[in-house]
Amino acid sequence: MKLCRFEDPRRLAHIGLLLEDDSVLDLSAEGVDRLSPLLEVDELVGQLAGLAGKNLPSYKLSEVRLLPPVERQEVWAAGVTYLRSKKARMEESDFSATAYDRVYDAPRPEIFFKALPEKVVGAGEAVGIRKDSKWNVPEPELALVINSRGQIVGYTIGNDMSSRDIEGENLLYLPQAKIYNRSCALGPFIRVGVSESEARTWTVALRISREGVVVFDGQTSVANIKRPFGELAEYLFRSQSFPHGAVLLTGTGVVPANDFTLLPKDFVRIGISGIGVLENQVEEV
Ligand code: DO4
Ligand code: MG
Repeated sequence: MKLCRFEDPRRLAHIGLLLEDDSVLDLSAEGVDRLSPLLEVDELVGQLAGLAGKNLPSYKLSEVRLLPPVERQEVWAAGVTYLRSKKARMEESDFSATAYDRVYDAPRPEIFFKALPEKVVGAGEAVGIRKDSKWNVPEPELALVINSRGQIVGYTIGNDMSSRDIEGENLLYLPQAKIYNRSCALGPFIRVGVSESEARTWTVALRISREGVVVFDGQTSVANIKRPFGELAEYLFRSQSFPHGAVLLTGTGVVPANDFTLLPKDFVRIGISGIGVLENQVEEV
């Protein structure tokens, strides 16, 4: 089952349930007007199945504007969870290579703050590349949607936009390489009712187009993520509470060649087989 946030003609946010016929059922008629309390419900799938059977107002998916699937959740990200990511980081920086090598095998994962919800962009909005960076890439990542009790209740698609030259210059510049305007995209749906073993059968695909021509096309399997999802969530929630829940990106396993950089107006298309497609155009910020 897939949940979304969408905007009505008066620009008010609603919670929607995507149905088989690509219509979006408006759950607000049943008093469901926010995602976070819904994600706390123990029998979420049963509750949504009950709502799906009701005669609620619905819209065609093609006619609604989807919003990023976050309200007050902080967005965090795990790093160096795929061998491909470790290799890419070690190539980009002699200076930091040992740190990346060590963290891949260390008991404690790399987890960093990525975005406040109001800074997240949704499907169809522009993602940013920094004006002061010459080497920028998207990072297509499976994102865990976690409730306030630390339970992984769903999955969405994330783009951890990154400036590789700033990150490679010095590890201490990581927040500047990762956090800036429009540096995080999420959406369009939250897939719920799926076990980790099912999510591990999914594929993460990245396609970048420039003036109508595909300039990068690559993919990986979620199965290549080294750490169990529960371990990543458990570290995030250690000594830290998230009363509204949190979103945790799980790291990238698709990295374009080292001579590739994004340019303004490129289109970034991330597909995760069990969720859908997140597409954004690139803009300099
Ligand atoms: O420390 C570097 C960031 C790693 C990352 O974002 C990833 O592996 O996806
Ligand atoms: Mg990343």
